[in-house]
Amino acid sequence: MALILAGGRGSRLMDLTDWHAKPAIPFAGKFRIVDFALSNCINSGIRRIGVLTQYKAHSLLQHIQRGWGFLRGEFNEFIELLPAQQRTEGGNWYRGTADAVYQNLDIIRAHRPEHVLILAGDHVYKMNYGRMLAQHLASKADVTVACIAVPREIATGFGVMAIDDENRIVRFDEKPANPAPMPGHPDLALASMGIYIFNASLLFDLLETDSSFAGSSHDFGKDLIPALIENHNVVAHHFSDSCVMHEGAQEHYWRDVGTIDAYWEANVDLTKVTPSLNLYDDSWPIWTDQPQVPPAKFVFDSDDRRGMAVDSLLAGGCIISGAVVRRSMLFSNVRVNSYCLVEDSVVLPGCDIGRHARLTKCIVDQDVVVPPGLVVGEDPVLDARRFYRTEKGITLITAAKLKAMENGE
Ligand code: ADQ
Ligand code: ADP
Repeated sequence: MALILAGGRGSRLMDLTDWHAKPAIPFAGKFRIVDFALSNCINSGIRRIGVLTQYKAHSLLQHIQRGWGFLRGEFNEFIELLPAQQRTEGGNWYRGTADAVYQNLDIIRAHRPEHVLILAGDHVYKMNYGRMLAQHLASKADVTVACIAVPREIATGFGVMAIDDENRIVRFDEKPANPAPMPGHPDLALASMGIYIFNASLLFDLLETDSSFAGSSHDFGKDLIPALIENHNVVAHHFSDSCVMHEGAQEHYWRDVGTIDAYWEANVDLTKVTPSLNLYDDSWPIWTDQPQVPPAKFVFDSDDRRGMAVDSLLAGGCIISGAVVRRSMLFSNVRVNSYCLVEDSVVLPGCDIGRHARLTKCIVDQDVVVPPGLVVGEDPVLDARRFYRTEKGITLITAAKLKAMENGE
């Protein structure tokens, strides 16, 4: 059985997560972030899935209900939604990732799983969890933790491990200030991907103990995994052994699109001629719920100006009328009106970009009506005063900021 943790706030995505949990944020034109973990499960043959939600879960629950209802209960397949509902004594919301699982222990137990695969709902990657499970069994592990080498300077945001020759984890530091380098690679650290396989009975025992331990923050990375390594067989699984192959090449792609810059970059990367993530691979399809809308449309406007998009991905329902779109990702139902220029931008579903607007290096939040003539991306000081602008120069355009601008604030 797989459990997808999908309750975190994702606060580094700023206003994008004001109304939606991070796993529900749209990604790559027509998907939502959680579709990757869910599709990986299905493609790996794991069809008993629980999704644990808490923060701003409405759109996430709606997405899963609408798009992921095809599993067959008759064959013991399911996707079960497990929102925080204070089911345990003490009446707490989910206090941490381990507590989220603990509060649903009776439901999970009733499915009688032998192994529990724990995943985060907010990473973009393609992975065959079956290979990780095979290694878990072959190594007679109690717990297996998936890992990937990351640059040391970003490893402070991860669980960092040291392993022996047999991949046994001998040390695990959650978010260390000074991450230990990998032997022979001073610039890299071995990071936990937050993906765990537990033998179910061990997991149940651990969670029972952890739940009443006052000193615990009830988090897998902070509390459970570090406490296990001394007396248990905790093994590292290398992502390179289970990432999906395409045309003979490994797709070694795993992203936490948890910041505005990372979110922008991962979307815009897909507009390149050969992106790092292949979405055209029919051996590993990514499933989603999508609106039933007509195909994207490109029109000459009444002044005979050509509507066009190049080096871009456009979802259904878009209309580009007498405007130019370059190196951009346009989600469903985006309208770009005459005389507009949209470059190096990510435009979320339902936006309407008014005539003569020029947007460069922007993310436009869902359903935003961009007023005619707005120019963003040409004057950094002005952009930073009006909107949230990252140090790397990405501007996030939201309805609230546009309203404040209109009111002269
Ligand atoms: P973090 O990145 O800090 O570290 P965390 O905030 O624990 O991740 O969230 C993990 C997952 O659980 C996310 O999908 C999040 O949405 C979800 N989640 C968080 N709080 C939740 C709650 N109360 N209820 C339900 N779901 C919740 C973790 C590990 C690190 C590892 C990184 C890899 O602790 O060791 O390196 O993930 O990204
Ligand atoms: P959405 O806005 O996406 O529909 P919300 O996060 O607003 O979802 O959830 C609906 C209601 O559930 C909110 O009014 C809030 O009071 C309550 N709620 C959800 N999670 C929590 C929590 N962790 N603590 C307290 N209240 C919560």
